[in-house]
Amino acid sequence: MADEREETRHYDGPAGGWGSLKGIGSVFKRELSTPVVVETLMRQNKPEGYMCSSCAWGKPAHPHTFEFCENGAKATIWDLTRDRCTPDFFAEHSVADLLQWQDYDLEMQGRLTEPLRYDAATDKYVACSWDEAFAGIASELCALDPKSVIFYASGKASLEASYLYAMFARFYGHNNLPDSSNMCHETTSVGLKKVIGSPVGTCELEDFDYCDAIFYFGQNPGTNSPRFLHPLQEAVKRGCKIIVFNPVREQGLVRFVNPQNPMEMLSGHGTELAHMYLQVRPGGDIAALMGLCKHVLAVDDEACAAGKPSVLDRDFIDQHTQGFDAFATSARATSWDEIERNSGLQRSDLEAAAEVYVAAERVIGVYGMGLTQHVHGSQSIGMLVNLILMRGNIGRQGAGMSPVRGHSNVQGQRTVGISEKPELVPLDKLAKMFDFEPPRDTGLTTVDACEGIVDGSVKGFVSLGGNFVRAIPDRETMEPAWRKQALTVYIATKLNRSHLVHGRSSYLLPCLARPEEDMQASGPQSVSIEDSFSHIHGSIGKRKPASEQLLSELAIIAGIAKATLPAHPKWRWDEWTADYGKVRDLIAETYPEDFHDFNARMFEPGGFYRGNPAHDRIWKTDSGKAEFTDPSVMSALGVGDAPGRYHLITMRSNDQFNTTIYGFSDRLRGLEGSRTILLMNPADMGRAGLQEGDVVTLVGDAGDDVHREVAGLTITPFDLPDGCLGGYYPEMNPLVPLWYHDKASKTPASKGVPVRLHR
Ligand SMILES: Nc1nc2c(c(=O)[nH]1)N[C@H]1C(S)=C(S)[C@@H](COP(=O)(O)OP(=O)(O)OC[C@H]3O[C@@H](n4cnc5c(=O)[nH]c(N)nc54)[C@H](O)[C@@H]3O)O[C@H]1N2
Ligand SMILES: Nc1nc2c(c(=O)[nH]1)N[C@H]1C(S)=C(S)[C@@H](COP(=O)(O)OP(=O)(O)OC[C@H]3O[C@@H](n4cnc5c(=O)[nH]c(N)nc54)[C@H](O)[C@@H]3O)O[C@H]1N2
Ligand SMILES: [Mo]
Repeated sequence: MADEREETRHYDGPAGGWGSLKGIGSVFKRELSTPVVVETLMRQNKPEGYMCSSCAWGKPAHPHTFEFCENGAKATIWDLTRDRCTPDFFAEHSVADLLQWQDYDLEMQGRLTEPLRYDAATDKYVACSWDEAFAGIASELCALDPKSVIFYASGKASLEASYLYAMFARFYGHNNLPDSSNMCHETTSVGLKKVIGSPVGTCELEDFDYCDAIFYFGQNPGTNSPRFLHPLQEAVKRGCKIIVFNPVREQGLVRFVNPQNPMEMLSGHGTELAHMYLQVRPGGDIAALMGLCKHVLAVDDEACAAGKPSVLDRDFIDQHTQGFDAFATSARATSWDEIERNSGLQRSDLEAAAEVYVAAERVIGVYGMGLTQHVHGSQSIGMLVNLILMRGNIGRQGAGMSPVRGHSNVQGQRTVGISEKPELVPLDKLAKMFDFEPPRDTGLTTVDACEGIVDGSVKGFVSLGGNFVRAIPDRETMEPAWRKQALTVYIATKLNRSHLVHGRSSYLLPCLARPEEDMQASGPQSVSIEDSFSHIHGSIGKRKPASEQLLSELAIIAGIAKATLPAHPKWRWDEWTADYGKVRDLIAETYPEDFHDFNARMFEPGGFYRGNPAHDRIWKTDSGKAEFTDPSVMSALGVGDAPGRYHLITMRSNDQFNTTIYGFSDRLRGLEGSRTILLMNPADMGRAGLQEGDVVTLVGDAGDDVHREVAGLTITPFDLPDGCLGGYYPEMNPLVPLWYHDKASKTPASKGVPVRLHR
C-alpha cells in the first residue's frame, strides 16, 4: 500500500523550480500526456478560459503563458482522469467493505458516472434514474421538518449554483446553510467584519505591486496558493520586505525558483523570499503582534520626544478609528516577558520586525489558517488589524488586509446567500422577488450541525460537494451518530468517505466538473466564481463530460427543488436550468451594487471588482469607525501549557487538496512516502526519550474526559518550536474536540490541539 513509510528527508531546495514539474508528473504520468489535459491547462485562469477549481488566488488580467501551478494542474488532471467509478464497482463492493478502504483508494476509483441510491437490503449503492433520485429525495424532504435538515456547501460550486441552492433552502424553509467556510475563514467573516466592517480582504491583486512590506501570518503559499509566489517574488525584487510568522519553516516562503523563467530554472538560483522568518509558537501571534505594536509606540515616543514627526498616522487614527488610546495603554502595560513567553520569540527580533513596519510606507497583512483556526483566532485577526491601523495601512494603494481564501469559490458562495446568518442576506427583497415568506431564524453553523447530528435533532443532510464527515472535528463520535439520519444526499464528482457514512436513505449524485462542457436547452453554459480579491470571473468548460449521465450542479439542485416544492409561478427551475444567464440576472437584481450588468461584465480580463467599503475607508462596523481592540488573552490557544502537554498543528501536505489525497509526497517539507508521521523537534524528542522512527500514539488532552486518540504515528524530527507537534489533516481530526473552536465564529481550532504522547 502507498501509505508505507519509505523515507523522510529534509528538503532545502526552492519552491517551484523543477521540483514542481516533477511533482505534477510523478502523480499523473498517464493523464499528463493527453492533448485534452494540455489544452485545458493552457486555458486555465485566462480570460474566457476555465477558472481553476483548486484555490481562490486572484486571476490576473495579463496572465502568464502557464497561468497554473503544480497544485492547480493536479486539481485539473484529477477532474479529467480517465478512471471511472461505475455501478459495476458498487455491485462488487458493499458499503461495509468500502469502509475498510483508505480515502486515497476511494477517490482513485475515478469519476462517478451515474446516480446511485443506497439499498439497505444488500448494503450497496445501486444505479437509479435521475427522476427516481429526485422523487425519492423529495419524498424524504417533504416528510421531514425543514428545520431539521442541513444544506452544506463545500466552497467549489459556482455563484449560479450556489445562489439557487440557498434559494431552495429558503423556499423549503430553513437557513441551515453552513459552508466549508465555517471550518476555514469564518473567523475572518466574523472577526474582520467586527473591526473593519468587511467580512473579506480589502486588497486587490495589484496592491502587491506597490507594497513595501508584507506581514505574513500562518499561510503556506508554496502548497496552498502557489501562484501567489509570483507576486511575492516580484515584490521582493523591487525591495519589498516579507516578515513571516509561522511555527513551521515552510520552504515556499523561504526561496522560490520561478518555473516560468528559463534563467532561474537553468541556474537553480531563485529569490530569497522572507526577509525575517519568525517561528512563533502555535497561537503565539497575539503576543507577537502585541510586541510589534508596543515597539511601534516606543519608536513613536522617541520621535515625538526628539521633536520629529510622529511615526503613527495620527490623522487617520483620529478621523477613522476608535479605541486607540485604550489599546495603546494596554500595549504599553504588557510586559516583554509576557510577550516573549507567549510568542516564543525574542524581543530583539520583534523590535527588528517592528522597525521594518515603521520604515514601510505601504504594508499588507496576509494571513491564513494559522490565525483563523484557533480558539481566540478572532482576537489574532483583531491584533493584526491593530498593527495595520497604527500607520493607516488600509484603504490606500499597496496596503490593507489580505486573508488568503481556500476553495475556489468559497468567498463567492457567501456573497450570493449561502449563509446560516439571515442578517447577511437581503431577505425582504428576496421575499418580494420570489413571492414567499423567507425563514428569519438563524440557521446552523458547521459546529451546530454536528451537535444536532449527535443529539438527533438533525435528520437530513444535503451536501453540495465536500467530504464533511472527514473534514470536521471529533470524527469518531460523529460517524456513528451520522447514520441515525433519515436522509443523506451527496452531490459529488468522486467517491469519498462521507458517502459511505450514510443516512437510512441515501443518494450519491454525480455532477459535471468545472472543466467540462455544460450543455443545456439554450446551448453551452458558462459559470462564474469570486476570487480572494472580490473579483468575479466567468469560466467556460469545454471538455467532454466524464459520462453522458452527468448533470450540472445547478441542474441537480433544480431537479431536487422542483420535485420537493409546490409549483410556483416565480420559481422557474426549468427556465433557470436552460439558461444560467437568467440566474445571473437574479443575482444582479438581488445585489445590484456588486453585480449590476453581471452578464455583460463576467468575462472582463482580471475579473470585475465587486467593491469593498473598507477598501474606500467606509467602515460598516457598530461604531462606524475602524476599531482598535484590546485582546482579552495573550495566546490564541484555548488550553494553556501543562507538563507533558503538546500543542498539535494539523497541516496540509503538498500532495493533497483538503481531504483529497493525491499522493504521499510532501515535497516542500522533504517528507516522502507516508502521512502517518508525527513531526517533533529534536530537543523535545530528547526530553521525551524518543528516537526517529519510534511509533507513538497521540491522546487528546483537552480536559473534558472524552477519550480521543490516533495511533501508529512515526516520530519524525522537524524544525518546530518547543512543545509543538505537527501531523496531517484529516488523519488527525479525531483529536480535535468539536467544542474546541474560535469563540466568535465557531471555526474549529485545528491549529492548537492539546495532546499527550503515549508509546
Ligand atoms: N494544494 C492545496 N491547496 C489548497 C488546499 C489544500 O489542501 N491543498 N486547501 C485549500 C483550502 S480550503 C484552504 S482554507 C487553504 C489553506 O491554506 P493555508 O491558510 O496556508 O492553511 P494550512 O496549510 O492549513 O496552514 C497554514 C500555515 O499555518 C501555519 N500555522 C499553524 N499554526 C500557526 C499559528 O499558531 N500561528 C501562525 N502564524 N502560523 C501557524 C502552518 O505551519 C502552515 O504553514 O488552501 C487552499 N489551497
Ligand atoms: N484538522 C483539520 N481539519 C480541517 C482543516 C484543517 O486545516 N485541519 N481545514 C478545514 C478547511 S479550511 C476546509 S475548507 C474543510 C474542507 O472540507 P470540504 O470542503 O468538505 O472537503 P474537501 O476535501 O474539499 O471535499 C472533497 C470532495 O469534494 C467533492 N468534489 C470535488 N470537486 C467537486 C465539484 O466540482 N463538485 C462537487 N459537487 N463535488 C466535488 C469530491 O467528491 C471530493 O471527494 O476542512 C476543514 N477541516
Ligand atoms: Mo478552507
